[in-house]
Amino acid sequence: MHALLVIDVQNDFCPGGALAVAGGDEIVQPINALMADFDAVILTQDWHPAGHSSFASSHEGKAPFAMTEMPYGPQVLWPDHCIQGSPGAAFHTALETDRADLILRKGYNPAIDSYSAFFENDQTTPTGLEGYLRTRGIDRLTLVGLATDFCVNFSAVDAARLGFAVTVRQDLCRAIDMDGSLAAAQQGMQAAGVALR
Ligand code: VGL
Ligand code: ZN
Repeated sequence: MHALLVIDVQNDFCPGGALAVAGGDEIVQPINALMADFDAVILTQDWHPAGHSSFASSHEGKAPFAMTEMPYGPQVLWPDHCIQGSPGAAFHTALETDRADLILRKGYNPAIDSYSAFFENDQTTPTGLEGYLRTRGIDRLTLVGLATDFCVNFSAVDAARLGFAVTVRQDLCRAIDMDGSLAAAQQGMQAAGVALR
């Protein structure tokens, strides 16, 4: 069983959004067109409470895109984004959400960010997605969405480590690419055994 995992195609990651990824909206229609080729379609949704610890605004004197130390390790501080129930947290209006079997929300824990669809950024707290996939007999994953170097990257590496056969369609992803993060992500995904297409 082969699932399409669509990562964070939300307004705040598209042009005009709070954490806009260049060209983020260009991938929406081709992702819709791809959905019919899979046994299952799963969408993830970045879903933060107001005042989330990953927001620069929650750390006095810190600007967006600066680094900080969290109890679980280094963390990029982001502009406020994908606040639960806000228009920015909604999926891009053209994304065919009706095709999804599962919508998985992540990043709801105020103290821990969650780039990956499998584990929060402490790399131990599970989201439950692994169990969902295994109990449905899904062993192959193709990942698309936003952003290549953060949530797609962390999700793909975790999935490969968990033993899923993972492909990332880079043509259907767009990157934030800060300080060489895209090249580092590509190297990390390749090292983890992710097929980059
Ligand atoms: C993401 C930064 C913060 C992503 C989410 O979806 O890649 N990046 N939250
Ligand atoms: Zn986020």
